[in-house]
Amino acid sequence: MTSENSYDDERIGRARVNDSPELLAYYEELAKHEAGALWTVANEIEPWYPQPKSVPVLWRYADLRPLVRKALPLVKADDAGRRVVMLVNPGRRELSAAVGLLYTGLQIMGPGEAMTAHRHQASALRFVHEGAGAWTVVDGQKLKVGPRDFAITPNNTWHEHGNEAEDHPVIWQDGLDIPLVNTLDANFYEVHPELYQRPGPVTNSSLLSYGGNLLPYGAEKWTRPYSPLLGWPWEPSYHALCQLARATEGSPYDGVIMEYTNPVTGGPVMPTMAAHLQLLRPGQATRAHRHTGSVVYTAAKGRGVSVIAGQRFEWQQGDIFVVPSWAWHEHANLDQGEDACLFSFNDFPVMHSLGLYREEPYPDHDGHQPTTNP
Ligand code: GTQ
Repeated sequence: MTSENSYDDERIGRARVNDSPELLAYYEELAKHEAGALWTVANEIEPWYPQPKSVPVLWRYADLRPLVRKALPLVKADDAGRRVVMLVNPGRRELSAAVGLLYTGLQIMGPGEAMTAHRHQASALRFVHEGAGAWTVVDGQKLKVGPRDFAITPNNTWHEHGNEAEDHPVIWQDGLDIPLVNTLDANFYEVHPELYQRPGPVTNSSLLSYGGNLLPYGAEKWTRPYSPLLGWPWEPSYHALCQLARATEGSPYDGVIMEYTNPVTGGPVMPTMAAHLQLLRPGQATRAHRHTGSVVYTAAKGRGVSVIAGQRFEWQQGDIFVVPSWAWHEHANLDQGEDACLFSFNDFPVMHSLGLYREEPYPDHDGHQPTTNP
């Protein structure tokens, strides 16, 4: 792919010990004591650059939708807990991750259904794919969400959700940091003692308080590590992007991009996951870059193509695709008349807070990667 392929482990300074009968016997002896020789794994556990097991994948909504709908009569919500078809990266099956340490899945709720309340140390977010009528209750606050709205269920908040439509299901996408929290051996799970929460009297109260881009009286008392604003409806979010597109060029790598933020801190919506919405102008093709951190993208509007680690993936509204850490990627809007939008969530807050974030531009070919598939 790049010059890094010229690195090899034959160099001075890298482990290069050949096996001998004495060494093999020594390794066996160490293994009996739950010990090992570092030089047998040194090059693997200290790679030159990130070597994700995750591969780029695109899931077409047109393929998934009938499968998700099939689950509706097959399993009761009460029995399943959450009726979700998860998207599993072929390199991450043991962790149920879509990419890196991020989980995503499509959840379907039938007309009038309600899922019981629980809480866990993992954080969750939702992006609605189809159907009006969905609601969620987060720590006693009821929030209504419609198509392409974004909402959060931060770690340790009680949450339950359902669909109050009478005649159609709702399908929304869940994004969670379950693989991260499990990898850190820090997950906890509790079922609500009353099974369902008693929502407070004001629906959408976080939106009413914080949705106007002004800080309400008392906001300085908010000290939890996540956003007090729990929902971001599609229309004002898309409008904000269109306004920004009038004011600026945007990023060479992402087009016109904005982050959903915690209004009190200006930082990411949750301590482990951030979310963005980006707009590609008609015909726009961005330059390639790469960074540490994994990203799950959902096409929110229009159609386009993304090149990820040299592979082309065409997408249209509803499709979901992933970019593993340190993979080169670039996006293009395939329509000459309409803009295209991508919603995405990522683990950048983890990278930033641990001092692990790195980013670099693609050096050659006018900023574009050569592709291996047509
Ligand atoms: O709604 O809390 O897709 O706990 C997976 C695990 C959703 C949820 C998922 C969960 C949830």
